[in-house]
Amino acid sequence: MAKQFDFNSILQKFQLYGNPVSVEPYGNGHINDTFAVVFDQCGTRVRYILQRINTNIFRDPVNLMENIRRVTGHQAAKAANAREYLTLVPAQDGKCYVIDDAGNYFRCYLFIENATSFDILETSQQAYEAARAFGRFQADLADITGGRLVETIPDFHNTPVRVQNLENAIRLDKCNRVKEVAAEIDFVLSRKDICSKLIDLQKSNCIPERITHNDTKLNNVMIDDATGKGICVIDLDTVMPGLAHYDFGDMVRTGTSPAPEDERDLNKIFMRFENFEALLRGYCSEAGKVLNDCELENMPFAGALITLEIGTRFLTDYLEGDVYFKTRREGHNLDRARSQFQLVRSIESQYNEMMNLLNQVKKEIKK
Ligand code: ADP
Ligand code: GN1
Ligand code: MG
Repeated sequence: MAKQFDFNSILQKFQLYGNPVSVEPYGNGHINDTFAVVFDQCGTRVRYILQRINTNIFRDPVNLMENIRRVTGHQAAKAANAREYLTLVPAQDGKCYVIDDAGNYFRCYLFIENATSFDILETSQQAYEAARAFGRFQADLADITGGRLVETIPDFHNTPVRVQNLENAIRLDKCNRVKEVAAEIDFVLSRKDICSKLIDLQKSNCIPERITHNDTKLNNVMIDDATGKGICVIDLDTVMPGLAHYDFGDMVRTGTSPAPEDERDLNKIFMRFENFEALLRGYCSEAGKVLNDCELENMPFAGALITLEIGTRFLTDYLEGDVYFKTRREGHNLDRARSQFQLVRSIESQYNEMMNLLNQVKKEIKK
């Protein structure tokens, strides 16, 4: 059993039946601590996902969990079956989280069995299915009631603010690393003028605020092992008001390159056009009808912008001493930043083809 927390006492505070058999670290997330928990329930082994919320990053876990409770409740009312949304296990006191003696916040979900979350997509069909699931997620949440969801991380996708954060990190140069990364800094700063494009379009009312997931990394959707369908969107911490582009952009970032996010060999990193096409078609098959023309036309741009933005965040974290994203090796955040920038180059070089495809897809949606 993993040791860093008093799991027996934490698990007792949830409405879980039977006896815990094992607790093991699980998944490849960069933010929370995730564990797979096995319970023995009268001879049957049943798995759950237990997560410690990273409260250095999510400063208001109570309102964050209230967002998740509302979102999953809304999804449940629309879903065909219980594998299509996350199910929170209630705590003994009726809340949807537990606080341990050290003040850590934990939540527990039913484990979605017989489904896989992929760090790298193997086929463009998977890209289509994953994007379709994220598109459906956005469409399903469009009519959630009960007021605006809480912004769990303010300015999460405010790209100009992310660039300002980089500039502050450069000024402070806390770890004396700026001298190593002149080319990467230049890469970002030379694109500064495009960073406010989406926010400006929102300010001028060309694109509307929607409820978005905001972390649509492709490993945040579970693909059914038997049918290959994208069944359930997970990792709901950042579900909050946003732009449709934030979701589509992050799908392009994570669903088009054949190499992992932290690949060091830059020759292996590029946007596979067939995956871009699959993402666009999959996403539009569910969300396309509600998007306006201006939103649709900026989807190719969103891929480049969000990839640049996340690369900027990796670079900033490298300069600040790797304090935000979990790292597993020296220079990990810098490797990630470099790979993102390489992908931006590849996306930018395919802009015309993406726009041609978009015009075709736009016509198909309108039919
Ligand atoms: P992080 O915010 O750290 O990325 P996630 O919520 O994405 O954490 O969880 C990490 C990994 O755990 C996911 O990529 C997925 O593989 C797995 N996971 C999360 N929730 C479930 C679930 N309910 N059922 C099965 N696997 C899950
Ligand atoms: C983090 O939680 P995870 O690993 O799905 C991050 C995303 C980044 C991503 C980069 C709350 O996502 O914004 O795009 O890493 N989540 C948060 O891989 O910062
Ligand atoms: Mg995740």
